[in-house]
Amino acid sequence: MTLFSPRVFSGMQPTGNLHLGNYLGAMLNWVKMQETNECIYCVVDMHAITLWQDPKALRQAIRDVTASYLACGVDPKRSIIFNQSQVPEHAELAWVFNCVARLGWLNRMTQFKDKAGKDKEAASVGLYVYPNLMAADILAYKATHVPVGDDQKQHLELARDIAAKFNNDYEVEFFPQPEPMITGPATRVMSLRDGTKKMSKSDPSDLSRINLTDSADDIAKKIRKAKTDMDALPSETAGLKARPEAENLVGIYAALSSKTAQEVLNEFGGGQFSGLKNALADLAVEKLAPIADETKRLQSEQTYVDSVLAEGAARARAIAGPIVRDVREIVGFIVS
Ligand code: AQP
Repeated sequence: MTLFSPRVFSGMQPTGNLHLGNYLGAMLNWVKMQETNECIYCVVDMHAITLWQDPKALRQAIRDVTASYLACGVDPKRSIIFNQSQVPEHAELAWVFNCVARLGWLNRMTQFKDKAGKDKEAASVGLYVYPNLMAADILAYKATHVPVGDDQKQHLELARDIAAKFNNDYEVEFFPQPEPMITGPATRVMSLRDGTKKMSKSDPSDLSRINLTDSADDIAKKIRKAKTDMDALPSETAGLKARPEAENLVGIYAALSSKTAQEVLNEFGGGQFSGLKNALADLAVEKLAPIADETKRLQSEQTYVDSVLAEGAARARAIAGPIVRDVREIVGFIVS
């Protein structure tokens, strides 16, 4: 069996401001992993246009998301930071994978069903083949580890299937089986307005999420306004079952304080939500307000942010270029 050197790849979409779910589900892991691994972190702008984006807002969001990466501690000297559209190998490999993946596999993808909504006929073809592009993002670098939130598990399984089928169809040991690393302190952060829905950039209600650019006042306000039920907090984690809002707030507090949910309930169990909310508001402000300040500072440094992306794209291409060239050879194209 071929051994692949460890390499980390992950990305986020510039479809709005990053939020607490992105931070706890993926970003904290990204920052930690760069201490011991070669890491490639992408702003996946080609994924973003699978749903229509205003061009001016998209360009701004690419820079803003990059600023958030940097503000959270992704280090451009250690890790490669770039935006996907500046490295054409992603699109090229995605086309090959469109011809490897099977319709039946894509038909099972729950994110497409969620995002396309009721009128699937009106969804873009890009939204449908989004998982093939994601597989190309990862495999263009032969990445072996992919730190993501829980919602990306199914797409990662598809990327593994595509890698295996490519290797099998062409009788090569070319692509690794990328491992999902769903190990953030909170792998599925839920909306503050509805504990059954994932916290998401595209939720129309800004009160549903804590953005990484929110002011201290906004963070505190959103937590105080978070939906809750009428009962007191339970003393045991078993009592959080069927109480999604309570489970979410306890989970967020646990993640931000590096405690277990049971430790949080030892402190707040039996009390009303207001006690937990007040403590959570203070904690979230302490952890997130410095990130917001640094993001804002970097947002005014456009030349610097653009230079990080340009340099990152050149470094990314230096890796993806030869890998995709080999793919052309393997599938039988003429390579000049
Ligand atoms: N609520 C969440 N809890 C934990 N992890 C999350 N992630 C996203 N939401 C949560 C993780 O963040 C990374 C980047 O996600 P993305 O930008 O690629 O898009 P997404 O998963 O579709 O996130 P959003 O916020 O819901 O964006 P929109 O609204 O544009 O679709 C991924 O690792 C994801 O797992």
